[in-house]
Amino acid sequence: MRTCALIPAFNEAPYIAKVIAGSRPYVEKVVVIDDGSADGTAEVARAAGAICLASQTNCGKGSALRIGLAFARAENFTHAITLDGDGQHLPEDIPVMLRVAEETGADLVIGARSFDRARMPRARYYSNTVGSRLTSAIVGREIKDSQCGFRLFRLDKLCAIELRSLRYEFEMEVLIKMARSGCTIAHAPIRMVYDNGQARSKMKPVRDTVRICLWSLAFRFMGA
Ligand SMILES: Nc1nc2c(ncn2[C@@H]2O[C@H](COP(=O)(O)OP(=O)(O)OP(=O)(O)O)[C@@H](O)[C@H]2O)c(=O)[nH]1
Ligand SMILES: [Mg+2]
Repeated sequence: MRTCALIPAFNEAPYIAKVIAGSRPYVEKVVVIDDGSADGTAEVARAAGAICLASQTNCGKGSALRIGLAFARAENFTHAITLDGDGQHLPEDIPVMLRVAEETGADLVIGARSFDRARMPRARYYSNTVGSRLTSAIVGREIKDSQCGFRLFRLDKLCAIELRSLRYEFEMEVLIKMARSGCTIAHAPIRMVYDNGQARSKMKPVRDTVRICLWSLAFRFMGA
């Protein structure tokens, strides 16, 4: 396995260096994709030892991840781990993701949080548990954590699939299309941080949830 980390980051300057430093021991390269941050995220990322693919115009998390995946493939990596730049995913959980990939040979390893009602904001608890059940029905496989962006991909399998997501619908597009093309999926237990004073979510709850739902239907039933 030749593995790189791909970190989409939009205005995450206060948090990104720690995520990069935490990830570097486990992967060959750390790649940050920054599209239009105004707070110096790209400079902080480079100083922390990451390759930073930076552009001026903000295009969304899905666009950033697609750029990162194309880069990883061009650099001949076999696997890519995606994780958030705001500190919500712990790089210390990368080894468990790698171990599950080695043991199972899965094309996609999904980081699965244990949904603990006491440790998760109420709205997130319900959107994640209900969302994961609906997703399992749509995808036709058990998906324990449909919205988690902490994932490990086999690049030859993923890059053979055409992806088009711009924003947060990326996670669903990948699940639906990888499952449809017969890819194997495994889960690895990960932790999730909600209370370390990390950056505020960039999600707009109503707009982005509606986007995710509509695009999921289009990916699943309309061949988008
Ligand atoms: N490059 C880039 N990264 C983005 C963009 N939007 C979000 N991200 C990054 O994607 C990661 C996850 O974004 P969040 O907005 O925290 O979304 P989330 O973690 O799924 O949602 P919460 O649970 O509400 O925090 C963070 O590292 C963000 O900086 C974007 O437009 N461009
Ligand atoms: Mg977040």
